[in-house]
Amino acid sequence: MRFGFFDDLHLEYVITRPDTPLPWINYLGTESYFGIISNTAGGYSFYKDARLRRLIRFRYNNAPLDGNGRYVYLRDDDAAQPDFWSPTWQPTRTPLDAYTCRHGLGYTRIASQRKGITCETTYFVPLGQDLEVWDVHLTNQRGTAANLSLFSAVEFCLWDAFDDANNFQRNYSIGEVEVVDGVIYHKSEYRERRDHFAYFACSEPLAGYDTQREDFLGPYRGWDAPAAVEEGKARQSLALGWQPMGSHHVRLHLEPGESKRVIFVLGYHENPENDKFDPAGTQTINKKTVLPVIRRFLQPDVVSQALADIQQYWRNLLQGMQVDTPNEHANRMINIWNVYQLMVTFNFSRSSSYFESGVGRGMGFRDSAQDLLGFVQLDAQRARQRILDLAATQMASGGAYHQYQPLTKRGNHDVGSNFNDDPLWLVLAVTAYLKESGDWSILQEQVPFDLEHGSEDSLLAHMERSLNYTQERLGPHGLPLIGRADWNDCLNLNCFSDKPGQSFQTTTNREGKVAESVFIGGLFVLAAAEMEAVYDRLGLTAKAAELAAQRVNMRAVLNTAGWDGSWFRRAYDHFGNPLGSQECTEGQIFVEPQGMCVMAGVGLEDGRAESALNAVREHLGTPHGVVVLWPAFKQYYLHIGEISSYPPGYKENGSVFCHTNPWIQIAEARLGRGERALDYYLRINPSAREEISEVHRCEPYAYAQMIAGKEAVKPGEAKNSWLTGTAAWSYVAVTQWILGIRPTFDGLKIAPVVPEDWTAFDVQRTFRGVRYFIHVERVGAGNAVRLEVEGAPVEGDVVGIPSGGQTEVRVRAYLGTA
Ligand code: BGC
Ligand code: IFM
Repeated sequence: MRFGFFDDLHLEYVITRPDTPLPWINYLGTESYFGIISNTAGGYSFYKDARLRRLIRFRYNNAPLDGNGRYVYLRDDDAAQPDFWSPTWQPTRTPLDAYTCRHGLGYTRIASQRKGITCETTYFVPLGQDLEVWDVHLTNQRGTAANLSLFSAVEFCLWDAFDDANNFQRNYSIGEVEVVDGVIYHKSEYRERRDHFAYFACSEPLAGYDTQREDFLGPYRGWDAPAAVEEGKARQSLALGWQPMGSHHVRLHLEPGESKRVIFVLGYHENPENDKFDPAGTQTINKKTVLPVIRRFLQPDVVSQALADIQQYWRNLLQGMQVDTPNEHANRMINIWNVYQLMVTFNFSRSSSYFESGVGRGMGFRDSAQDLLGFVQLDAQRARQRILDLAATQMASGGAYHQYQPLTKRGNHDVGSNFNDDPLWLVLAVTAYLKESGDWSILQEQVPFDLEHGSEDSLLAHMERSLNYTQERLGPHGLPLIGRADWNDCLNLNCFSDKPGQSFQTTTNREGKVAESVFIGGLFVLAAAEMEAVYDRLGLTAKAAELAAQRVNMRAVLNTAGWDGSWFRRAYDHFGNPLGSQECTEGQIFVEPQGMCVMAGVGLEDGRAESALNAVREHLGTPHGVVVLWPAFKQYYLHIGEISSYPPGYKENGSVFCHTNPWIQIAEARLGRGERALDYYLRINPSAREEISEVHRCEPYAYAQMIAGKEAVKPGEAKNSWLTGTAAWSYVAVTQWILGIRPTFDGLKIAPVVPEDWTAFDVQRTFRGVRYFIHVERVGAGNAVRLEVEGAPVEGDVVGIPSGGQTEVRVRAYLGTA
C-alpha cells in the first residue's frame, strides 16, 4: 500500500494523505540554519547545533508522535459557530477536502482545501541565510466573499534544549520577548550573552499577536484548539518567563476567486562583534543589522527567487552523476534521493531526526567519516573541512573522541573515546577524498590533536597514528582489541560486574583489555591497503613496506583465528570464547566480518570469500534485507552487553541493520556476482519498498537505520529513518561497485558487475572537473571490460584524466566476453 507517489520530474515525493504510518519528514537548510519538517508541518529548526541553538521547541516521543512545529491556523470569520482548522492537518486534524504534501529537495509544500478555501504553504531556508520562510498562498474558491483569520504559531526554544528535559524550572523564568512593528523577537539568552536572538515576522499588517503560550492556548488547552484562534482574537500577550511563543493574527477579506500571499519569516541573528549592544545601553535588542534581512525576505519577489535558487542549487548538485539503468528504483535513488540523503547525513551525522533528539549526540567520528565516503562527490570543499574537523578530535594516541559538538567542534567528554574502530575510518575518508578531488595538499595540513593539548601534526601523520592505534592494541589471538565496541556499538565484550544481575550500563568497562574484534581486523586490512597506495605515491616506500607487512600479518590472523570453517568469526569475548561461530548456540554468524573481510579482499583467492557470502545468503538473507546476525540472542548476557538487551530481530540483535547491507553488495560485486549484488541492493532500496509502505512504515524516499529482522514480531518494519551510514554506503555500493564507476587515484575506473540481463546502461559523471559520458553495453557473459575512449581502444579499465583542458570525455565500455 502506498501513501503517495514519486514525482521524479519535479524531484519530489508527493504524499496524498496526512495520516502516514509515521510522520514522513524532510530537511530544510544546507549550511548553518537547518530545519526538520514533517508532512503535517511538525518539526523544529536550529542554527548549527540542535542542542545549543534551537529555535522551535519540540516534544519527542509524544502522543501524537508529531508534536509542535510550524503551524498556521485558518478561521472562517463568517461562520455562525467558531470554525477553524489547520491547513497542514496537524494540530487540529480537522478533515480536509483535499491534501497533498510535496517534499522536495530543500523545501516542503503542503497544500489543502477546506470549505472552498485553498491554502498552499511552502517552507524553505534560503541559500546562505539563517532564516526560514513560510510562504502562504490562500485562494477563495467560493462563489461568495470570505472573511478569514490567519494565525501563525511557533513555540520558542532559544536555550540549551537539554534543559527542557532536565532543568526546565530555569527555562520557566528566562523567557523574554519584544514586539516591535509587528516583529516578534525572542531573546531569552540575550540578557546573558547579548549575541544572538530569534525573530518571527509577517508580511501583513497585524490584527494582533501573542507571545505567551498559555494566553494563546488558554488554560488547559492544547495546540489543537487555541482559545485565541477559536475566538478569532489574539491576546497581545507579552511573555516574561513560562513558555514564550510567537503568533501573528492577520485578518483577510477575499473576493470570490481572489488569492492572497502572506509571508512569515522565522530567523536567527547574531549581531556583529563591534556592534552588539543597544546604543542606549538597555536590554533592548540592537536591530540595526537584522532589520534589512527581515524586510528583504518579506518581499514576494525575493522569496520566489530564493526558492528558485534552491531548486537550481539542487539540480546542479544532482548533475554530478546521472544514470539511466534498466532499474527504475536504482535510477531514482541514484539520481535524486540517495544524493539528497548524503547531504542530510553529512549535515546532521546521527544527531537530529524524528528518532534522534538533537540533544543526545553531536557528530559521530565513525559516522561522519563514513558519510564522507559518499559526500566527497558532492562538495569537495566542505568534505575537506569536515575531514580536518574530525581529525582535530583525535588524540595523540591516534584514538578519537567518539562524538563532537558541531557548534564548538569539541569532543564530547561524557562519551569519550575507546571505540577501537573509530580512527581507521578517518583513513578511508581521506583516501576517498583524495581519489575524488586529486587534492593531495590536504595531507600536509597541520591538524591539532585533542584540542585541549595544543599539539599538532600533519593530516598524514594523523592517518598514520590511526593505523598504529590498531597495531598497538592487539589481543591474545593477534586480532585488534575491540575496546568499548567496534562498529557495532552494542557489542560490549568488556563489560564486567561483581554483582550478578546488573545490566551493562551499570558495569565497569574493562577498558578493552582482552576482547578482540575480527571486524576491526578486516577494516585494518582495508585501510592499510589504501594507506600503502598513498605512501607509494608520496615515494614513502619504506613506510609502505612496513605497513604491508602488518597487513599481510593481519590477513593471516583473519584466515586462522578469524575463520570458523565456513565464514568469518565476529569476535572473541573477554574469556577468549568466539562469537559468530558454529560453536555458539546464538549469534552463530554475524554479517559485519563477512562484509568487511571480503571488501578488504580477504579470502578472495582461496574460496573463503565465496563460502562466507554463501553462508550470509543462507543464514542472514531475508526478503527485507540481510540481518545482522543469526540466531538472535534470546536473553540478556552481561558479557556481551547491549546487543542482547534488544528483543530478537530488533536493532543490533538481528534486525536488518541496513548500514551493513551495502558491504555485502560490494563483497558480492568483488566476487563478480552481479545478480546477487543488485538483488541485495533492491531489498533495502526505499523506493523499491514503497508499495509495502504499510509494512515498512518509514519514508519511501530515505534509507532507515534498521528494518525489523526475521526473528522480530513484525519483520519488515523500519525505524530510525534518515540518519544512517546506509546512505553513503548504498551510494558507494551501487555507483562504484555495481555500476562500477569508481574514482581511483589515477582516473575513473569502469568495472561494472551487473546482472547478465542488463543489456546496456548510461552514466554521466563529473570527475575532477571533467564530464564523462559513459555508455556500457553488454556483448557477452561475465564482467570483463573493453574500453573505447573517444572512439579509440584503451588498455585496462581506467579512463585517465585528459591533459589538454578537455572538459568532456566520451567512453564506451563493452561488457562481457562474446
Ligand atoms: C544505542 C544503540 C544504537 C547505537 C547507535 C547506542 O547507544 O544503544 O541502540 O544502535 O547507539 O545509534
Ligand atoms: O556504527 C554504529 C553507528 O556509529 C551509530 N548507529 C549504529 C551503528 C551500529 O551500532
